[in-house]
Amino acid sequence: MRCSLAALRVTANNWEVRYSESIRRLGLSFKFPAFRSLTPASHRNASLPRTSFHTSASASLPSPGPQRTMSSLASSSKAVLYSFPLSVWSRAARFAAYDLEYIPDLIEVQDVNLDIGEQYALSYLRLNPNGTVPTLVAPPGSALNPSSRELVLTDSETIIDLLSLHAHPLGRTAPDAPLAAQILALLRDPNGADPRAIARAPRSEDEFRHIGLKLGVVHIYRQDALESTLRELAGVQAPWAEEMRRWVQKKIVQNQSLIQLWTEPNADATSRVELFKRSRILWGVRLPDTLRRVEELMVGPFCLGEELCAVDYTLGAWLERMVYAAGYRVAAHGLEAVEQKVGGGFKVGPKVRTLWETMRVRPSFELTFGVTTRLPEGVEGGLDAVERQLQQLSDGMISSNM
Ligand SMILES: N[C@@H](CCC(=O)N[C@@H](CS)C(=O)NCC(=O)O)C(=O)O
Repeated sequence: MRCSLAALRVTANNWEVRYSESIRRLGLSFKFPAFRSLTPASHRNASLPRTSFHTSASASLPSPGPQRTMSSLASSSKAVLYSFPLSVWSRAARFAAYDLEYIPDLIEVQDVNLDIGEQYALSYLRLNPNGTVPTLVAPPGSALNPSSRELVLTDSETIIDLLSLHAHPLGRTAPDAPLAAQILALLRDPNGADPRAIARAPRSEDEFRHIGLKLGVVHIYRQDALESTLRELAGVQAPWAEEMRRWVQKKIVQNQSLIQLWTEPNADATSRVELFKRSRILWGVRLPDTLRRVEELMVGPFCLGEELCAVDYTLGAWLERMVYAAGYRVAAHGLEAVEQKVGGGFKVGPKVRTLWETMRVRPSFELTFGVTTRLPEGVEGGLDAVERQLQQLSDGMISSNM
């Protein structure tokens, strides 16, 4: 691994590890797994290898009708949901796809490991230039895509809407109903209680120690992935390549500052103090605020009333992320963990609570949220194991120093 490992020192639990040395002693010669099984559209880049993941567009779409069930929609070619089992917006899309029974017959799930930067592989960026998950690719003429061109959706909200509308073409409240839009705007507000930020929001040095090291490692892997894509792009002569090069370069700069943030050895550093300040606002003000407003807006028992709709999958995934971030454990403590972490006597409202209890007992909930990390190839034992081994190493260092 390259990046800034040579200079990197990590302080945690009273110990200091020269990180590069630890990586070397662990024998972690990390090899990036090639991003497998992507089928880039032929109109994007003919030079990228096509795989046999999708079959050709010969399947005919069964005629739509109100009584159809997911199993009667069998098609010869499946759509692919590129997603990461631990990412909140991937999970929202997976939750809908499991719940509406698209998986496994109509949708195949393909992991994109965000921990090691697979979202920045050139082949994935050709599919989703935002470098985010989820992405849904539905081949032409398949159950989810009657058109003659490949359908690529790069936003979880759009994906969930498509899955809901397709499963219930009649009889469900339109996903763009004003109330649904209001609730979604709250849950997806990057300046509100962004669920992507909440699991990365330590308020104190103690909380920082739980996640800082792991996030540092993640961003180092991502930097390696970005740099490798930049090298690949150097050999590509195409109009889109220049724009992508600029995008990757910008990401490298942003990611570098995240490496610094999460591996900063000085607990009094300004970046750390500011992180704690932002995190306290997130947990203490924005999160309870969002929960109160959702409580006011939603009808109950589901967001829009008696029927489970697209927005409920987003709220389910959002709540699960809050619970996870409150206790670093999926659904182990439920909403009480969130209340405790917010503090000040804060209570989750009864409508939100009922929705949470209803959602978490659905079989699709366990299928979506009961997953563990798929181990990255080349890092035996995964990132948790890396952390454990680093801890053992540091313990060893401490005792040998005593
Ligand atoms: N608006 C997009 C946002 C997707 C998004 O931000 N996904 C995050 C994971 S929850 C991601 O892919 N992050 C990877 C990165 O930014 O490198 C959606 O809802 O699908």
